[in-house]
Amino acid sequence: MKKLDENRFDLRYINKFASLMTVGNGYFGLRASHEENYVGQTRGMYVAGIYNKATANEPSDLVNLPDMVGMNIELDGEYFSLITGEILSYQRQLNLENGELRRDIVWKNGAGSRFRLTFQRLAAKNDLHVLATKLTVTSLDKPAQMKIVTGIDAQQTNYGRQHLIEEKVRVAEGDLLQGIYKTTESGQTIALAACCTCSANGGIAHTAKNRQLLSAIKHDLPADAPFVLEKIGVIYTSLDGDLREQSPEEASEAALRSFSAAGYDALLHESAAEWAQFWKEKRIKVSSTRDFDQLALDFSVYQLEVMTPAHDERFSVGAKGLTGEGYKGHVFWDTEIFIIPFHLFTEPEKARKLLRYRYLKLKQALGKAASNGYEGALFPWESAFTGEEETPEFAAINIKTGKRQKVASALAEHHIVADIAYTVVKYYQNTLDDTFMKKEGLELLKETSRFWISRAEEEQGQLVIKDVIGPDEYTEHVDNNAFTNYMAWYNVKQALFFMDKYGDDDGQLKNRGHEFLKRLYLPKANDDKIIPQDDTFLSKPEIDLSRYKLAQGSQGILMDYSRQEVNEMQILKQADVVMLLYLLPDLFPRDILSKNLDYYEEHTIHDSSLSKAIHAIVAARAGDIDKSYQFFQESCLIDLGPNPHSSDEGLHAASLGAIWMAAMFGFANVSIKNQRLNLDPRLPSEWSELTFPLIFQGTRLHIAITHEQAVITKVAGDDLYIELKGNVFLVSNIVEVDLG
Ligand code: IFM
Repeated sequence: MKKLDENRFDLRYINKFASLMTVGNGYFGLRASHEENYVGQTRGMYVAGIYNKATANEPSDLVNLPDMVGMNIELDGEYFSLITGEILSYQRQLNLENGELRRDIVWKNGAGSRFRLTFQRLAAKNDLHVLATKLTVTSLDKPAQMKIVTGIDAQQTNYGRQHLIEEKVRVAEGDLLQGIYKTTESGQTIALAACCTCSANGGIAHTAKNRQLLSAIKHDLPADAPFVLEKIGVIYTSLDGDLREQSPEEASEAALRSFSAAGYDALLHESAAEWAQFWKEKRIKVSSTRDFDQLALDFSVYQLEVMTPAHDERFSVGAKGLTGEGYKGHVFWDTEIFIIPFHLFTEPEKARKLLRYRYLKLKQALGKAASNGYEGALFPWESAFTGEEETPEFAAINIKTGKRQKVASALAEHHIVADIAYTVVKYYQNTLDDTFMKKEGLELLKETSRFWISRAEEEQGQLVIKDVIGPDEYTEHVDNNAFTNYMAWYNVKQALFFMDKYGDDDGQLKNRGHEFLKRLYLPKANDDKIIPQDDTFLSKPEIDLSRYKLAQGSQGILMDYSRQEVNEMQILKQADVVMLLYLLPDLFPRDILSKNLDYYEEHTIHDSSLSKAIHAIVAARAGDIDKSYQFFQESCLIDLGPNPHSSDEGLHAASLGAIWMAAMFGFANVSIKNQRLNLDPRLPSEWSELTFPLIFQGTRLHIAITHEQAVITKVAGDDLYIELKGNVFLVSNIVEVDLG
């Protein structure tokens, strides 16, 4: 498997690579900031579920925890830094195969002495609390004096907002550093412990000052003899479900002792074994003329794994996973529509847990609906630990006017309600999990339906849904957004279906639901076969967007036009009608797909990272594989491309999910039709083979697709009927189908 490489040190990319090379395990994520300090470098370590409000009126932040990997290294009286001296060689690699980050450097200091330094780190996959690091230093020319200062540094903030009270720091038994911190508002305890073990040691001293608990290690390096420092750390919090009656403080001390005795190499070995199993079960493989395609897919799957807190259903996935502080670590529709699909088709249990997150927050969603004058459940546009609405009231200041711009999403981006319901249905179709569906699933479907029924209003003899924001956030406060109306319709339809299936006797809801389905206005395609995005969109003026498209992702249009002006033109930030065509393919014939794709793409800047891969899927389904492949390639560049600042505040979690989706739901064209797994594959000419594992209705399959053939192998589970290119096959062992 290819590794993600950084071949040279470039300060401009420091935060991008810190996000890209995050190590993590779903419990915590650690940005790949360098051990040594650089101005402008954002360090970051985040534990899923640990949020806090810096002040009462602000939304919660995913807390940036004290740093455990920073180091000051002095070599012959000179600080090791890549902006002084000379870099003779530099190589950093995130090994996607085993989850290890490694940096190899040969550095010459100002006095001309050369040193080889190797830094390694990992977030253990087999024990979620463990962070292990190893440093190897060799003086290549002559004996040298070395001093390393490292420890637990609680000076970290979320861009200046401090969330932690330092409750206690201590050094136990001469070598174990421990810091206990409490979040100021949410009241969570975080216990961090770390211990350094050296291959040789000329003395160690500890200090605690200014929120830094530090060990200073001195050693005289002989020439050409490597010095090894292992620093093993553990992280526990009061939210941990595996504390077994210990406090985080007690648990961290006990765990640290046993893990630091094991040592770095043993921890790497055990963690790597879990990763090997993971890749065996989840890797999607492509034989492509472009190696980058495989790297992008591996990278996406790696990140989807490390961002997902599968250990605890009280948490979900933030828009940046655990790689940065962008969007304050909040949970959006990204999880249901872009991230859950990967889990659903590879480990449905994780999808169930992520849906349980919403179920556990149902009370708050009912509360939000009620306080806005609606019935049922109105889920927050942005959510964190409590399930309350977390969308900031204002966006960044407009520096020309000095005024803050209101964020309308919490008030109007209501499609999230239907997106959650949609994924509940997909979960059931994939798993046939009646236990979940009868209880959590049905309740979610009923309460979300109740919301839509109360949200719709009567106008000229039909029901309409007014004043919403669809997925395209450049078009606000519109009536009858096609995406929203169709998804609401699907939401209610499915609720009625499952109410019937499970004999639910809420007659009043059923009657209201049937009435809603009958009377809800669903925008139909016009004579040009274009589905209007909303009541007014198609009548708005158009402008040439080519120059904004060239700088897509930057929201450059907002430099030239106010939000209000953008709102009054045919300008899309991201897929909207195209998103609808992707999610509800059965409702729209192929010519509608291609016509709308062409029309809306021309008007879409793709300023959102959620856009490109969805276009790739719809283009593939519309039969335009070349266009689809181009969208796919472009979506792979959102985080991995050359823009030095694309991912400074964290990776685009939804986009990573969407890259996987583009291969699966676009080129392999996997879907669920009539309760059956359906495939209608067509590979781009650059690909000769696509293979992937997949779980459907409890049966584990392996699927291999070439231009000529599809081979479906049952790996485990019951025989399964699948549909391929319109024909039904029973998979009881191996099915080979000609695609010619
Ligand atoms: O959920 C998305 C939204 O669709 C576009 N803006 C960014 C959000 C978080 O990724």
